[in-house]
Amino acid sequence: MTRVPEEVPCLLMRGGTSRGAYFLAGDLPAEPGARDDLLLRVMGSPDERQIDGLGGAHPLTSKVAVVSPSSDPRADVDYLFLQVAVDRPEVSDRQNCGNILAGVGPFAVERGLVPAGEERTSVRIRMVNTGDLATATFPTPGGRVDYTGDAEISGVPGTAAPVVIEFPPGAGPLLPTGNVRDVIDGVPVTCVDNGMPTVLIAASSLEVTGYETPKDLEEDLTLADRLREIRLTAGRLMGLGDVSDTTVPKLTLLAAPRDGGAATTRTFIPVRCHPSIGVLGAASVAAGLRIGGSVGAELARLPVQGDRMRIEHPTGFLDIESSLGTGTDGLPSARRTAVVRTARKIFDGTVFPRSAETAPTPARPQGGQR
Ligand code: NQM
Repeated sequence: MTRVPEEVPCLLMRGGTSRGAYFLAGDLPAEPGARDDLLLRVMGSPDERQIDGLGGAHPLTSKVAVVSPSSDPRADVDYLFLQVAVDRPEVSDRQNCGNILAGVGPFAVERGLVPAGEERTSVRIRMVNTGDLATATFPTPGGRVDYTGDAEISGVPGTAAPVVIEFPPGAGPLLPTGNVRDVIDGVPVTCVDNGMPTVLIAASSLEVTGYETPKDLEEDLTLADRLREIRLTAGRLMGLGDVSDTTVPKLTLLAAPRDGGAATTRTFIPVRCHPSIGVLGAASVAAGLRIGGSVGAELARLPVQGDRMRIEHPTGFLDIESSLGTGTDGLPSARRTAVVRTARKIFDGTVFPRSAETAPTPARPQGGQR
């Protein structure tokens, strides 16, 4: 029988523009059902305020990283990302998270999984959700993680130490439907996956400008209905099956840039509208904008030279480097993606999950569609 701990060592971290609870895999039950049930009780779900747990009442602050030594010779650690739904008893491993990824390297050093270098440390990470790899490099002067620095990312007040993340090309196709463009319910879309399955849509084709606030867009129920229908069809076309209960694909509305970037974005993850944009979400948008003939290519202002592209979002911008090549099938494929994020250790201690007897409904695996 699976032993379920009554208290668990936990490190609470901000990773990029998200916040999550980071665990060593060995501190959690190995059996996914027992693990997910425990995580719901840790985060305080289901409850829209998550008042009895660590969650922050929003999908971006209801995240978990499970980290362990890797058996893959290409990686130092394995990182499993889990999205804990806020108001439903669901934990999903169907998506990855590049923001929470920013804290994985520092966490691996904090927990002694990877020895710190004298100046900086590079941690090779296998992202278990997708099987893709990433390398995170961050300062460790004197052999300790230094979270302070002068890197600034939109959506986070102040500055912190840079965490430079490099992504080699992922294993899956960049264009999962095999097409540069598809038309769903009369709306042209580009379905792209450069680490995060994403449906690109010109905001104008849904009768919005793409410059609205996330709140205004979330309150537009007609828009919500259309996005839901497009997403269900796109999920099937992208080979993801029935996505009615999953958090992928995401949907990004695109409009012409207003602040010197390549394009303006409003991203639905998939129900709430992101206050900024996810890292891998931005990687997919950046790749999509570079594909000739894509939805977005016609409104994008691409940099004249170099790989770096500025993706505008509701609270600023995200700079990302991305370059494409051509795959064996003749279609565009990702060559390289890199981004700078920051992360911060907020709290290191022991978390006491709500007791199983008094918690609401037990975990339903997969899903968390908000
Ligand atoms: O796309 C939110 C976030 C994310 C995902 C989401 C992310 C990424 O901002 O890599 O980071 O899309 O659910 O944390």
